[in-house]
Amino acid sequence: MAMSEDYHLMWKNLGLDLEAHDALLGVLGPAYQDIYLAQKNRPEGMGYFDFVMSEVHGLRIKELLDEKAAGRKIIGSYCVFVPEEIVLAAGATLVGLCAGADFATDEVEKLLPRNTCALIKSTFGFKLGKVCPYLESADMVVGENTCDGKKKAYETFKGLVDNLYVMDLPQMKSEQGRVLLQSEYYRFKSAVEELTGVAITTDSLKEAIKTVNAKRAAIHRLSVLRQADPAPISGLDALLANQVFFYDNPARFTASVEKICDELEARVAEGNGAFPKKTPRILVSGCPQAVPNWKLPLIVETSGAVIVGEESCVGERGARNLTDDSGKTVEEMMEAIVERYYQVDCAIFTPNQDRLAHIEEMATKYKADGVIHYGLQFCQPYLMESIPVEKALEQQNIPTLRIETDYSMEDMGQLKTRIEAFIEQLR
Ligand code: BJ8
Repeated sequence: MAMSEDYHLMWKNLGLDLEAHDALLGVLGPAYQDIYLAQKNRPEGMGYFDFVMSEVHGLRIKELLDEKAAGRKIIGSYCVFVPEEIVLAAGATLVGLCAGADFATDEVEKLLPRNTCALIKSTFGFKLGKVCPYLESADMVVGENTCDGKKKAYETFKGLVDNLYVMDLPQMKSEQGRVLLQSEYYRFKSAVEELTGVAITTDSLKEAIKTVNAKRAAIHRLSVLRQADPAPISGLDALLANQVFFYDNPARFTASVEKICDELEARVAEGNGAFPKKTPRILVSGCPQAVPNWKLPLIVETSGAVIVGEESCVGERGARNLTDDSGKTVEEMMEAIVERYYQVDCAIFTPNQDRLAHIEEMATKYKADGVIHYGLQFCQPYLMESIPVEKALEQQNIPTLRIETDYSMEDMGQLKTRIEAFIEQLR
């Protein structure tokens, strides 16, 4: 990925390890070329996302640093439970910090057990290796008590970053759980207001809700277009849009997604797909796939199938449901925010019936021929849920394949064999 400018000075000032960072970009660039640019019949609108990715550590970081220079604060997060509405309303910017690549593994394993999921290890690796300009730009980093892995890892992470804020989250969808979520959102609101020195008002909160709703509505429009056969966009490209959702300027992201949707609508009308009609259709369900984790869609879409949906936080679980913006007071709108986020059906909740219902609903809507449950190794919440999910789906004659993997490329061959066999069975 050739960047338009030399950003080395900017990265140096952020405290990045330039050599390690160059090495990371040196791997990422060719990988993007081989995985993304090598695809056939891509929508033209993907040019925007290719540009964003080529500048993901360049121009976007420069924009964030310009915002900081103008007095705006940057807040980083690892979970879709951190409400962007509150951040925007206080005049700050939210960026996703989840990482999808192994880095500095030897260093990481001095601080975390080896049997920790790749997502958490990657978070530590990007910090210890000093290769994440987003993390280094953040004025506040928000952790959350979700799975035990993250919850305990943040205790150690606190020693690595000087601005970690930990949000507590409920484990049950009960009245008490909802009260906890509400009080945590108020506590977060105060912390953000204190960080920015900006008090959230009715107007600023309303506008923030509208901005975030627009972004979610746009990505939802893109999802719905994938219901067509042939699917107008590959799963790789759709995943990329869902990943960029967490980094980009919200208004620009919304406009770019709407533009690509116009193009996809025309494609659907013409019957023009990323793959031929009747290509086996896969719904992916499970753990989030953070940039640059493109392993699963790469294997699936080079094995004769197309991915038509992601039941994932980088996907529909994270983006479904808008926030009611009709409230007349800050309190009413805070209530609407609690209501919206309370519906996120992460596997950390017990019981978590809604998720199964959503997987079934998505499989039907997106006309999936089969479901692949994507579990990261050592991720107890999703791996535990994958077994009842598989059973329930198979009872409904929806073929399901459970995979358990990490960020390494070592199991590529083995996964490809299993996935090819699964796809064969769907034909
Ligand atoms: S709301 S899915 S973004 S917590 S993969 S770190 S669960 S051991 S990421 Fe998530 Fe929020 Fe839930 Fe969504 Fe733990 Fe599993 Fe690792 Fe995970």
